[in-house]
Amino acid sequence: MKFLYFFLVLFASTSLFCQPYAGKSNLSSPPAKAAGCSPPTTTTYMELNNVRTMIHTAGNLWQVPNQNFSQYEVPKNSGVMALFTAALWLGGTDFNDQLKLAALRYRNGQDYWTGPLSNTFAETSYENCELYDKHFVTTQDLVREFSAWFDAGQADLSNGTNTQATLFPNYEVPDIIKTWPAHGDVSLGQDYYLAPFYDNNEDGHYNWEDGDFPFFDISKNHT
Ligand SMILES: [Ca+2]
Repeated sequence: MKFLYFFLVLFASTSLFCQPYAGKSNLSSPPAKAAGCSPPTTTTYMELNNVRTMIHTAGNLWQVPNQNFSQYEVPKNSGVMALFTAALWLGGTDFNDQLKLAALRYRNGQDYWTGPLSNTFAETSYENCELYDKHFVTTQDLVREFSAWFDAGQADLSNGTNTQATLFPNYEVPDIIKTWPAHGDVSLGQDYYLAPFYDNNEDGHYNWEDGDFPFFDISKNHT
């Protein structure tokens, strides 16, 4: 009798607390997300030290989209792929302690969109997602060269010398320094400060012509 009683309690408990199977039809119409943005599509190769690897703005890494091939080559030009696939997993709790998680597995589903959100309602738009569907790639070497070029020009202005043209013949400021996404569009509610930068003239605004550059602590004494 005790066994029967236990069974009935167990059955009642499972009936009360288990979520009924809702069928697959609900899975085909997930709640709308990301303001109608198209999934990010940009792919970029990163080449650092002796590694060449493929990254995607959609959040998955290494794997060639829709193929069972990877691009995480070590050493470069060897044809040896050290890793097959990976993806960004970011989680945290919101104001109500509800867990939020963005996680991809083999690019199943779509958890990541590109671009900043508005500060008040965390909104975005199709146009904003498209605008930021890219990787902003820079290197410390690139920034060091730009900083040295700029400082040479400033020294020339003070001293009446011509060292910039002598030391940096044919130098052109890289587009990534000119177009660094330091600031959001405040008219859309975005934060004014996005990607970190070194503010050479300390006016609070990113302008490469003032010697500002994507942030690297190249002199090891910037804050
Ligand atoms: Ca500045």
